[in-house]
Amino acid sequence: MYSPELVVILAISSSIAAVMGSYNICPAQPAVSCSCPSQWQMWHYVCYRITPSPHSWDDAKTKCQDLGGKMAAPRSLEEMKFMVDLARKLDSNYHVWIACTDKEAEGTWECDGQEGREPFLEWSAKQPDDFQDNQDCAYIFGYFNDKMDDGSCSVNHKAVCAHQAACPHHSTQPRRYCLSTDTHGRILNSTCLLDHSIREFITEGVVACGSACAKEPGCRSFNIKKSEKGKKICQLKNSTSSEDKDKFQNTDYFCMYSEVCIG
Ligand SMILES: [Ca+2]
Ligand SMILES: [Ca+2]
Repeated sequence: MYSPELVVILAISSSIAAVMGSYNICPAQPAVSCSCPSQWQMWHYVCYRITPSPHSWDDAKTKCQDLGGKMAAPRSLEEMKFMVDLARKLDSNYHVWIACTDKEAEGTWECDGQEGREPFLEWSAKQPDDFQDNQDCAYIFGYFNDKMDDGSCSVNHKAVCAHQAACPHHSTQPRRYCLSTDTHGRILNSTCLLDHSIREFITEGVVACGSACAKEPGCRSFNIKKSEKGKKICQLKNSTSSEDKDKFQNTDYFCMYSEVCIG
Protein backbone atom coordinates (compact mmCIF):
# COMPACT_ATOMS: atom_id res chain seq x y z
CA MET A 1 0.00 0.00 0.00
CA TYR A 2 1.36 3.41 -0.88
CA SER A 3 1.15 6.14 1.67
CA PRO A 4 1.70 9.69 0.34
CA GLU A 5 3.20 10.86 3.65
CA LEU A 6 5.73 8.12 3.81
CA VAL A 7 8.13 6.74 1.28
CA VAL A 8 10.30 3.90 2.42
CA ILE A 9 13.48 3.76 0.45
CA LEU A 10 16.57 1.67 0.64
CA ALA A 11 19.65 3.77 0.65
CA ILE A 12 22.66 2.49 -1.24
CA SER A 13 25.64 4.73 -1.48
CA SER A 14 29.11 3.32 -1.96
CA SER A 15 30.84 6.49 -0.77
CA ILE A 16 29.11 6.39 2.58
CA ALA A 17 29.62 2.64 2.83
CA ALA A 18 33.34 3.22 2.44
CA VAL A 19 33.30 5.57 5.41
CA MET A 20 31.05 3.46 7.55
CA GLY A 21 32.50 0.01 6.89
CA SER A 22 29.77 -2.54 6.38
CA TYR A 23 27.02 -0.14 7.37
CA ASN A 24 25.28 2.06 4.94
CA ILE A 25 22.58 4.13 6.50
CA CYS A 26 21.37 7.07 4.49
CA PRO A 27 22.52 9.36 1.74
CA ALA A 28 24.16 12.53 3.03
CA GLN A 29 21.57 14.44 4.98
CA PRO A 30 21.39 18.18 4.69
CA ALA A 31 20.91 19.67 8.14
CA VAL A 32 17.25 19.95 9.00
CA SER A 33 16.53 23.57 9.74
CA CYS A 34 13.98 23.47 12.49
CA SER A 35 13.05 26.41 14.63
CA CYS A 36 11.12 27.40 17.73
CA PRO A 37 9.29 30.66 18.43
CA SER A 38 11.12 33.16 20.63
CA GLN A 39 10.95 32.23 24.33
CA TRP A 40 10.94 28.53 23.40
CA GLN A 41 14.06 26.33 23.49
CA MET A 42 14.61 23.43 21.11
CA TRP A 43 15.76 19.97 22.17
CA HIS A 44 15.53 16.95 19.85
CA TYR A 45 13.20 18.81 17.47
CA VAL A 46 10.74 19.74 20.24
CA CYS A 47 10.27 23.30 21.56
CA TYR A 48 9.98 23.80 25.33
CA ARG A 49 9.24 26.70 27.61
CA ILE A 50 8.22 27.37 31.19
CA THR A 51 4.95 29.27 31.75
CA PRO A 52 5.61 32.90 32.73
CA SER A 53 3.54 32.68 35.92
CA PRO A 54 2.33 30.04 38.40
CA HIS A 55 -1.04 28.34 38.05
CA SER A 56 -2.96 25.41 39.46
CA TRP A 57 -2.24 22.19 37.55
CA ASP A 58 -5.47 22.43 35.49
CA ASP A 59 -4.96 26.12 34.73
CA ALA A 60 -1.33 25.44 33.80
CA LYS A 61 -2.56 22.91 31.22
CA THR A 62 -4.81 25.57 29.72
CA LYS A 63 -1.99 28.13 29.87
CA CYS A 64 0.31 25.81 27.88
CA GLN A 65 -2.43 25.50 25.23
CA ASP A 66 -2.85 29.29 25.14
CA LEU A 67 0.88 29.53 24.50
CA GLY A 68 0.56 27.15 21.55
CA GLY A 69 1.74 23.91 23.18
CA LYS A 70 0.75 21.27 25.71
CA MET A 71 1.84 20.68 29.25
CA ALA A 72 4.74 18.26 28.88
CA ALA A 73 5.92 15.19 30.76
CA PRO A 74 9.51 13.98 30.36
CA ARG A 75 9.86 10.64 28.58
CA SER A 76 13.46 9.97 29.57
CA LEU A 77 16.13 11.08 32.02
CA GLU A 78 17.77 13.14 29.27
CA GLU A 79 14.55 14.97 28.50
CA MET A 80 13.93 15.59 32.21
CA LYS A 81 17.44 17.00 32.55
CA PHE A 82 16.71 19.43 29.71
CA MET A 83 13.51 20.55 31.47
CA VAL A 84 15.38 20.94 34.76
CA ASP A 85 18.03 23.14 33.11
CA LEU A 86 15.29 25.27 31.59
CA ALA A 87 13.52 25.72 34.95
CA ARG A 88 16.75 26.29 36.84
CA LYS A 89 17.69 29.19 34.58
CA LEU A 90 14.61 31.05 35.86
CA ASP A 91 14.80 30.03 39.51
CA SER A 92 17.24 27.71 41.28
CA ASN A 93 14.48 26.68 43.72
CA TYR A 94 11.93 26.04 41.00
CA HIS A 95 8.77 23.91 41.08
CA VAL A 96 7.34 23.05 37.65
CA TRP A 97 4.21 21.08 36.90
CA ILE A 98 4.48 18.22 34.45
CA ALA A 99 1.62 16.40 32.70
CA CYS A 100 1.43 13.42 35.07
CA THR A 101 -1.46 12.76 37.45
CA ASP A 102 -3.10 10.03 39.52
CA LYS A 103 -6.45 11.85 39.69
CA GLU A 104 -8.28 8.99 37.98
CA ALA A 105 -7.09 6.22 40.27
CA GLU A 106 -5.07 6.94 43.40
CA GLY A 107 -1.55 5.58 43.01
CA THR A 108 -1.88 4.87 39.27
CA TRP A 109 0.12 7.57 37.55
CA GLU A 110 -0.55 8.53 33.96
CA CYS A 111 1.50 10.94 31.88
CA ASP A 112 0.28 12.69 28.75
CA GLY A 113 1.76 11.24 25.58
CA GLN A 114 2.89 8.05 27.31
CA GLU A 115 -0.21 5.97 26.81
CA GLY A 116 0.47 2.31 26.16
CA ARG A 117 3.74 2.24 28.08
CA GLU A 118 4.94 2.43 31.63
CA PRO A 119 5.07 6.21 32.29
CA PHE A 120 8.49 7.73 32.95
CA LEU A 121 8.51 8.73 36.62
CA GLU A 122 11.60 9.73 38.57
CA TRP A 123 10.37 10.34 42.10
CA SER A 124 12.29 11.97 44.88
CA ALA A 125 12.91 9.84 47.99
CA LYS A 126 9.68 8.95 49.86
CA GLN A 127 7.52 10.32 47.04
CA PRO A 128 4.83 10.06 45.87
CA ASP A 129 3.28 10.17 49.36
CA ASP A 130 -0.21 11.53 48.59
CA PHE A 131 0.22 13.77 51.65
CA GLN A 132 -3.10 14.38 53.44
CA ASP A 133 -4.79 12.28 50.73
CA ASN A 134 -4.58 15.32 48.51
CA GLN A 135 -1.62 15.04 46.13
CA ASP A 136 -2.60 13.95 42.64
CA CYS A 137 -0.43 16.10 40.35
CA ALA A 138 3.30 15.77 39.66
CA TYR A 139 5.95 18.45 39.52
CA ILE A 140 9.72 18.55 39.33
CA PHE A 141 11.26 20.27 42.33
CA GLY A 142 14.70 21.91 42.49
CA TYR A 143 14.91 21.42 46.27
CA PHE A 144 14.26 17.68 45.84
CA ASN A 145 17.42 17.15 43.75
CA ASP A 146 15.56 17.88 40.51
CA LYS A 147 13.29 14.88 41.00
CA MET A 148 9.52 14.51 41.01
CA ASP A 149 7.09 15.00 43.87
CA ASP A 150 3.31 14.69 43.99
CA GLY A 151 1.56 17.84 45.16
CA SER A 152 -1.90 19.26 45.60
CA CYS A 153 -3.27 20.10 42.13
CA SER A 154 -4.68 23.41 43.38
CA VAL A 155 -1.29 24.85 44.39
CA ASN A 156 0.14 27.36 41.92
CA HIS A 157 3.35 26.40 40.13
CA LYS A 158 4.85 27.24 36.79
CA ALA A 159 4.70 24.41 34.25
CA VAL A 160 6.71 22.92 31.38
CA CYS A 161 5.01 23.31 28.00
CA ALA A 162 6.15 21.75 24.72
CA HIS A 163 5.26 21.54 21.05
CA GLN A 164 6.91 20.12 17.96
CA ALA A 165 9.51 22.34 16.30
CA ALA A 166 8.68 23.75 12.88
CA CYS A 167 10.82 21.92 10.34
CA PRO A 168 10.12 23.24 6.83
CA HIS A 169 11.50 20.10 5.17
CA HIS A 170 9.07 17.92 7.02
CA SER A 171 6.05 19.91 6.06
CA THR A 172 6.89 20.43 2.38
CA GLN A 173 8.30 16.99 1.58
CA PRO A 174 7.23 13.49 2.43
CA ARG A 175 9.37 11.99 5.12
CA ARG A 176 11.61 9.28 3.80
CA TYR A 177 12.91 6.49 5.94
CA CYS A 178 16.07 4.68 5.05
CA LEU A 179 16.49 1.13 6.23
CA SER A 180 20.05 0.23 7.07
CA THR A 181 21.72 -2.02 4.52
CA ASP A 182 25.09 -3.65 4.01
CA THR A 183 27.41 -2.80 1.13
CA HIS A 184 25.47 -5.16 -1.15
CA GLY A 185 22.21 -3.40 -0.46
CA ARG A 186 20.90 -6.18 1.71
CA ILE A 187 18.80 -4.99 4.61
CA LEU A 188 20.50 -5.46 7.96
CA ASN A 189 18.05 -7.44 10.02
CA SER A 190 19.99 -7.89 13.21
CA THR A 191 21.42 -4.42 13.83
CA CYS A 192 19.56 -1.77 15.81
CA LEU A 193 19.93 1.39 17.84
CA LEU A 194 19.71 0.47 21.53
CA ASP A 195 18.32 2.79 24.22
CA HIS A 196 16.86 6.25 23.31
CA SER A 197 13.31 4.82 23.15
CA ILE A 198 10.44 7.29 23.35
CA ARG A 199 7.87 4.51 23.32
CA GLU A 200 7.25 1.09 21.84
CA PHE A 201 4.23 -0.87 20.72
CA ILE A 202 3.19 -3.75 18.47
CA THR A 203 3.17 -2.73 14.81
CA GLU A 204 2.12 -4.05 11.43
CA GLY A 205 5.36 -3.10 9.76
CA VAL A 206 7.69 -0.41 8.47
CA VAL A 207 5.01 1.89 7.07
CA ALA A 208 2.92 1.85 10.26
CA CYS A 209 5.98 2.31 12.47
CA GLY A 210 7.30 5.12 10.21
CA SER A 211 3.93 6.88 10.28
CA ALA A 212 3.95 6.71 14.08
CA CYS A 213 7.47 8.19 14.09
CA ALA A 214 6.33 11.02 11.82
CA LYS A 215 3.56 11.90 14.28
CA GLU A 216 5.63 11.54 17.47
CA PRO A 217 7.29 14.75 18.67
CA GLY A 218 11.04 14.28 18.69
CA CYS A 219 11.07 10.92 16.87
CA ARG A 220 14.21 10.66 14.71
CA SER A 221 14.45 6.97 13.94
CA PHE A 222 12.88 3.64 14.75
CA ASN A 223 13.62 -0.05 15.17
CA ILE A 224 11.36 -2.90 14.22
CA LYS A 225 12.23 -5.94 16.26
CA LYS A 226 10.55 -9.32 16.54
CA SER A 227 9.46 -10.42 19.98
CA GLU A 228 9.89 -14.00 21.13
CA LYS A 229 6.27 -14.60 20.23
CA GLY A 230 6.94 -13.40 16.67
CA LYS A 231 5.14 -10.07 17.08
CA LYS A 232 6.72 -7.02 15.43
CA ILE A 233 7.55 -4.29 17.93
CA CYS A 234 7.98 -0.68 16.78
CA GLN A 235 10.43 1.29 18.96
CA LEU A 236 10.44 5.05 18.38
CA LYS A 237 13.79 6.72 19.10
CA ASN A 238 14.83 10.27 19.86
CA SER A 239 18.35 9.82 18.47
CA THR A 240 20.04 8.29 15.44
CA SER A 241 22.76 5.74 14.75
CA SER A 242 25.17 8.47 13.70
CA GLU A 243 24.58 10.46 16.91
CA ASP A 244 25.20 7.47 19.15
CA LYS A 245 27.38 5.04 17.22
CA ASP A 246 28.17 2.99 20.34
CA LYS A 247 24.53 2.11 20.78
CA PHE A 248 24.13 0.99 17.16
CA GLN A 249 24.78 -2.68 17.70
CA ASN A 250 24.31 -6.17 16.37
CA THR A 251 21.45 -7.99 18.04
CA ASP A 252 20.89 -11.71 18.49
CA TYR A 253 17.28 -11.28 17.40
CA PHE A 254 15.55 -9.93 14.29
CA CYS A 255 15.83 -6.13 14.35
CA MET A 256 15.75 -3.56 11.54
CA TYR A 257 16.77 0.06 12.03
CA SER A 258 15.44 2.98 9.99
CA GLU A 259 15.89 6.71 10.18
CA VAL A 260 14.56 9.84 8.60
CA CYS A 261 16.58 10.92 5.61
CA ILE A 262 15.85 14.05 3.74
CA GLY A 263 16.34 14.83 0.09
CA1 LIG B 1 -2.38 10.92 44.71
CA1 LIG C 1 4.28 14.58 47.88
